[in-house]
Amino acid sequence: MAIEQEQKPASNARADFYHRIDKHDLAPLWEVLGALVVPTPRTPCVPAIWHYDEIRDYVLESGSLITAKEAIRRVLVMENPALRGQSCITNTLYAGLQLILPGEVAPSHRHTQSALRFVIEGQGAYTAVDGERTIMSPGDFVITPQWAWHDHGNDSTEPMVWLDGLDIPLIRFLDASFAEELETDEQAISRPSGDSPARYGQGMLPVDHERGGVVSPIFNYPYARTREALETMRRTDEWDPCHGLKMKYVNPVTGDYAMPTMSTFMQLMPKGFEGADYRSTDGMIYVCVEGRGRTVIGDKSYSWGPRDTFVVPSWYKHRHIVEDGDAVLFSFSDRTVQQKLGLWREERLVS
Ligand code: GTQ
Repeated sequence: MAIEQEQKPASNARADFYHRIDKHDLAPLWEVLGALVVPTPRTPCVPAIWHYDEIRDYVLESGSLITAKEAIRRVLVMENPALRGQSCITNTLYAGLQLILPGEVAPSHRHTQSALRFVIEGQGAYTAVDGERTIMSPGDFVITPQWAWHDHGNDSTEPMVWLDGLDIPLIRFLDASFAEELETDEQAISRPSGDSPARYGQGMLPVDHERGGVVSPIFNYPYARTREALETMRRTDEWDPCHGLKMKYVNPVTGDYAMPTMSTFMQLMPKGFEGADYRSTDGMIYVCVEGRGRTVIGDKSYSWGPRDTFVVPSWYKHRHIVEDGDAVLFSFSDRTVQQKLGLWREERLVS
C-alpha cells in the first residue's frame, strides 16, 4: 500500500488529502497563502463617482414613495459598483443620501455604529443628539456618536439632503452591532441649540471636564468656520503638492480625530492646481463642496463638481486637478482605525 501511494502523482495525493481533511473543516493554507498575505493592498473596491445632478431626482422621488417615519431612515445607499448588495462604498464604510422633507421626522434611535452627516442641500433641518438640536447648513459636518439617541427633523420649507457616512461594514465585520428604538419619535430636548459649541468649541473647556471620551463633544462643525479657516491659512501657507491645504477635524479634548472610527477632512485647492500623485491605505470618500475639477484615479479620470461624491479605494494612486474656481473637498475614511492599529501607510509620488 505504502509503495502504491508514493507512485501516485503528487497532485492526486494532495487532492485526496484535501478531500479527507475537508470533512474535519480543515483546509491547506499553502493553497491560499498568496491571496491572503498580499505584498500590497488588493481591495475588491473600485473607484466610482455619483454625480449629484444625475441622482438628485431619485433622492427626491423616494420622498413620494415612503415617509421618513415609515422608512426610519429614508436613504439611497451609494454602493461601490464592485460590492453591490453589501451596502458599502468601501470595505469598511457605508455612504448614502438621506432625504428629510419639510415637517417630517426620522424617529429617534441609537446604535453602536457611528454616523457622520455632511449636508448637501437644504438649510434649516436639524439633528438632535443627546438632548440638543443642531440646525444644519450645506457643508456642515455633523456627528452622531455611537450609542447616542438621535432623530432628524425638518422645520424648514425646503427638502434637505445630506450624505450619511457610517462605519456599518466595519461594525458588521466585528459583530458588534446593537440598536434600540426610542418609544417616542423625538427625544426630549434638555439643552439649547449652541450649547455644545459654547462649552467645547471656543478653545476652552469647563474647568472640571474630564479628559476622555472617544468622540468629540462638538457635534456640528459648521462650514462657514471651516471655510474661513482655510481662507485665512492660504495667505501664509504653502500649498501641499498633493493636497493643497488640508485640515482634519479633531476632538478638542483629546486632539485625536473627531470620531473613533472615521477620520474627516476638508481641503482647499486653488484654481489651476495640479496635484501630485498620492496613495494611502485608507479608502477615501470625497464630496465636492465648491469648484470643479477632476481626479485621476489609477488610469481613469473622474470629473467632479459641487455635491458630487467619489471614492478612491485603498492604495490607488490618485491626483486632483482643479479646473474651475477654487475647489473645496470634504473627505472621510477609516484612517483613524488604521492608525490606532499601527497599519496606516501613505506614499507621495512627487517627482
Ligand atoms: O441616521 O441613524 O444612512 O442608522 C443608515 C443607518 C442613517 C441614521 C443611515 C442609520 C442612519
